[in-house]
Amino acid sequence: MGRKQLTAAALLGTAACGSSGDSTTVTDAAEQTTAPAETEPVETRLYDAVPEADFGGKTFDILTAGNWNNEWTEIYDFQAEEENGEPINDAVFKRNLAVEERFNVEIVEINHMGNDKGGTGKGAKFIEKSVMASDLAYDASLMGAYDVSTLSYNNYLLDLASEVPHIDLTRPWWDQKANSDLPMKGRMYYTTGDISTIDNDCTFCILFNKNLLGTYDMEDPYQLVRDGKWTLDKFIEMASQVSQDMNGDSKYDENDLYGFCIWQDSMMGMVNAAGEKFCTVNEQGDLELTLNTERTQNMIERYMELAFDRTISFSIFHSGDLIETMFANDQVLFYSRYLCIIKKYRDMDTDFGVLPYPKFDEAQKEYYHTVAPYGCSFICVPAVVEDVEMTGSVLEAMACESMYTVTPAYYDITLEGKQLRDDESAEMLDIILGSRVFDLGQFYQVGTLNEQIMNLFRNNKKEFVSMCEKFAKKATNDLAKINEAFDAME
Ligand SMILES: [Ca+2]
Ligand SMILES: [Ca+2]
Repeated sequence: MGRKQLTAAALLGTAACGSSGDSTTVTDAAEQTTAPAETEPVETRLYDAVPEADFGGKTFDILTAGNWNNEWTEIYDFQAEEENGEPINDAVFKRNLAVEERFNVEIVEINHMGNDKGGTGKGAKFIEKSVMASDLAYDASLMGAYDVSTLSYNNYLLDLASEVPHIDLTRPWWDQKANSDLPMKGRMYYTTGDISTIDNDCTFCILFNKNLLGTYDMEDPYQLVRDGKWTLDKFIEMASQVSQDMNGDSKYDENDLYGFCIWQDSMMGMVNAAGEKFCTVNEQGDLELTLNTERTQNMIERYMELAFDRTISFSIFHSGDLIETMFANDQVLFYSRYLCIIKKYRDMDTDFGVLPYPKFDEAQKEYYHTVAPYGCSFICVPAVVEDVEMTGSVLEAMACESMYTVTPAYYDITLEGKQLRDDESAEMLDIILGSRVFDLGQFYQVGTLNEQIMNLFRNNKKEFVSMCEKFAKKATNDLAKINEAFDAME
């Protein structure tokens, strides 16, 4: 976590400074007053180990593609024309400039964000065509999860761990949870980290309305989180207290008051929140189906009881479009979404906070958060690039620099001003971003189970087990194909 490291670094700097000030070994008073080490924090930032190089003014072309378009996300991970006072833009600008000057390159983003809507594979086509033609069009890419998945087992990408020099995935600017969740047969074809913020914004969370919490005199959810007592049962208990037919017309619609409003993806989020996954890599290194466990059944069944109650939960059955307005309008206590939504509440008058997804029960040690497969894009390198030395050098240097520019800016814009208005939200953000799950079963869309679990919700059906059984054969066939493809690449 970039922010934690920065905090630790700042503390270390202060401590070092203080102890040297107290030191009795300093004998020369004149030297003491002029030595910058006495007044400035000790240098504690980390540096990458990329050797210095001059790439002769070449352009570093990075292809961006994914389901979400820039207008929705407001994320420009590699593009910043000039400093304009917007924190992430300015961080990207500074980071790019530092890397460009260091290696004598020009970073150019080729933007196709929003182009592979619905997992149509359009984003992947750019790389497939480029690799087949060896036209050296892209030096790297930030590619949508569905597309980067198929690219990886169809041999269109380099292994970031072994085939791209200078990238060191063990360094803190690369996502360490990704290192444990994403490798197939020991190879890492795509990852994320401080270099991008789209993965942050794709991380699931639950917003809550502080006014309503006060009105109903409820327990402090932050304290529940800290005490490990933020569980599904507690969540249901609190949400169920808030329900009112506000206009007295005996109908529940957008004019009324609710404990919860639901984004359909939360069906996937609840599986991961219980510490379970759609698919898991087994001891042989194969991806296997693990969705239909007793624990997941239990989690999903309890969740559906809440989610399907029209007097407590506002959802797609009422209207797909009104949730955001209603939350801003103090009509909803809890709202399940992902961190990107926080930006949409810049102008909301009411205070709100952010919470982790609930645990299965108090015995579960950690909270877990889905990284949305639909919206997230990952760093990858096409199988054929102009200069793999340049690709590795620039990516590693950008990732490192991002830890000190982009990540702090992300915390600033997500937490400051009219958005999340308290220190506790920062603490929650640390928990949420530090407990992410990258579920390969979701990324590879195994057995179309992502859609099927959401279809239960969309179609008002609670038969989770029979859905799993119905699609098990398709899932098994998909997995055989994926596992064979990875085997064939060894
Ligand atoms: Ca990130
Ligand atoms: Ca009503």
